[in-house]
Amino acid sequence: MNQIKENYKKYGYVICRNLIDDHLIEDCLKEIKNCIKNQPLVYTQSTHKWQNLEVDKFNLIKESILNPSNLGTIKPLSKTIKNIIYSQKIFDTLEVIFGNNNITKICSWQDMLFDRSTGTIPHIDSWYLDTFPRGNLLGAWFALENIRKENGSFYIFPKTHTLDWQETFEMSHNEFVNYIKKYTEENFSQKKELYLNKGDVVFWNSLLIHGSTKQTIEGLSRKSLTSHYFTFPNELITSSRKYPIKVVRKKLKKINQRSFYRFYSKFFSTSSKRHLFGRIAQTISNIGLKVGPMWDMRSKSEKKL
Ligand SMILES: O=C(O)CCC(=O)C(=O)O
Repeated sequence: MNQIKENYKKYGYVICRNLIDDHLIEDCLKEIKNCIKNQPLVYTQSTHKWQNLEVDKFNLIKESILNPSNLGTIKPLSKTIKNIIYSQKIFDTLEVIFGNNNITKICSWQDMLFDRSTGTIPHIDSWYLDTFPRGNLLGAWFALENIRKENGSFYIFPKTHTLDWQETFEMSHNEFVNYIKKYTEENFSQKKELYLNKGDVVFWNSLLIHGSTKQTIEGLSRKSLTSHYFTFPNELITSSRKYPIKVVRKKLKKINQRSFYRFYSKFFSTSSKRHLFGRIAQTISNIGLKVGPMWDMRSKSEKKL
């Protein structure tokens, strides 16, 4: 266990093999299949809009789903995702990495489900969401199947969490994207693609550059989940606002007896109210009105994301 913490600290990431029990993953895969069949209303991470789940010509979900653990329109799938991201082994590993024996609350903030790789651009999470002071938010990437180069893989740039990113937090989104792009092109030899097996999990620091490659063989899936975690008490920051400890406390909801909590930051994209909104939107779309894809739920300041 000490090695896990040391590697995380030194390289900014650590891979933990075989951390998720097979039956939990199988339950989740079964529910993904059901969703593909039923095409429920979801909120996608790439478009930031409600839309009926869309599949490509290979029957793979096109876009990543934002906060699937918390969507009232896909409850059976949500439940299987919660069983994975809030499992005992994840709690124990996070406790080691966060390095505090007296943690009373491990909180999650934003999760995503991918059926295929969308080729996520290189970035650091801290520009979008982090603790304040920065660097105490941790991402976790869960492989739901064996993933190789052909599937499109998650990659990281080791040790970049030790660089000074301060000036990027003053930049516009475009400037930030170009800055990281330039860095990754100039340091291409350091890029490390991670080929994970079903059940493996990689944990990375919010200041580490990461992203994902596109599949090299069309039609190959890349079933994976991500979730981000922090410990309470901590202040939080996004590109558009800060959450003082008092506000964070108010927005935490207990998930299970393992002292996992969920941080509900936004009304439409993460709060329980969105279940109701999703149902209303689905009813409207069922009667033939075009809804969802036309509505961008982000506030003006967030639309730059
Ligand atoms: O899986 C991916 O394509 C990228 C995930 C990611 O960048 C994140 O969760 O921060």
